[in-house]
Amino acid sequence: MKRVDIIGAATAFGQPKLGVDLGPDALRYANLIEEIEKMNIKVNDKGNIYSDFKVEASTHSRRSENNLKNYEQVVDFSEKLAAAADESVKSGAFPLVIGGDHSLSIGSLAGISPHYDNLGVIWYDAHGDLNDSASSPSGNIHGMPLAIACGVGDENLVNIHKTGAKIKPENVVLIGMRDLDEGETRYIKDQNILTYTMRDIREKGISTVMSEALEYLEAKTDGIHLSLDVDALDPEETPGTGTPVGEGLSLWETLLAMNILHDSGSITSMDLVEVNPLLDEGNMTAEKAVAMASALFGSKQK
Ligand code: 4U7
Ligand code: MN
Ligand code: MN
Ligand code: MN
Repeated sequence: MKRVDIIGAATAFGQPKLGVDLGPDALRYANLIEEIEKMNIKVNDKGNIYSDFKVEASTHSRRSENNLKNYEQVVDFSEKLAAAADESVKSGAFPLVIGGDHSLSIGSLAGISPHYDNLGVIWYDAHGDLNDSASSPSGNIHGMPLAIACGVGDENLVNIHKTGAKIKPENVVLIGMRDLDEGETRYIKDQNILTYTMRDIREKGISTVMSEALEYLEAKTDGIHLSLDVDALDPEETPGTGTPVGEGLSLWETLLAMNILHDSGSITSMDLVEVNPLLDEGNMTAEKAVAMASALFGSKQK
């Protein structure tokens, strides 16, 4: 690996809780840059991207008529982030986009995918993030980015940075699933998306799951984007996140997963999302997230 660009996506507009926009700095305080540099990788911290809109505590979690909360803010932020991610890939770097809520993946995938004919995506999360405004029970856009990247949902969000779908559902693998809404389950079934639930992970073990996912994607893609939501892990491991779900992955399973992805040499970009220091115990969620990112860049477990 030649060079990693850290792109701070300081946004909280995709979900109702305050503080996830502070995630990028919490990750820096947990020594993200230094830990990756230890792997003899040149790290370029590009700083944070902020919305032009201010967070208003009184309206931040308000329902909107179109069931897309903070819609204008998310559209604006996604365009900005897409431009930065695009620039990073163009320069030959590996973009590591740190969040920030998961709506940031609308922008990161929009900026990154045009550089590939067939970008693969590993979505490591408790959730599918495959809702649209009609299926979403919450109206929170952080539950929609993967659908939007697949070309499903609001037109302006689908057309961020470049017109149309950014990825194909057959190039997506879902890992860690345990909280899927009805519309998401239907979409996964209709599109036949390769999905590993927590039960699948318990039955097969995380290393088999990761090898299968890689084998599936490597055969048909020319790059693989990893989107890692810290709520994939059990809330006992990563309490500092807005939508925790019990019975999740452990830290050691995730470090092993990252080691396997590292060894494949196939991962070409990454999002590290949903760290909210205001919900954390100390800064432990950011610290574990840094361990996961370091493992992706080659730091080994004992
Ligand atoms: B995250 C949810 F209803 N599916 O759409 C929704 F359960 O980026 C949760 O994975 C979405 O954290 C969680 O609001 C989004 C809900
Ligand atoms: Mn999630
Ligand atoms: Mn998510
Ligand atoms: Mn979450």
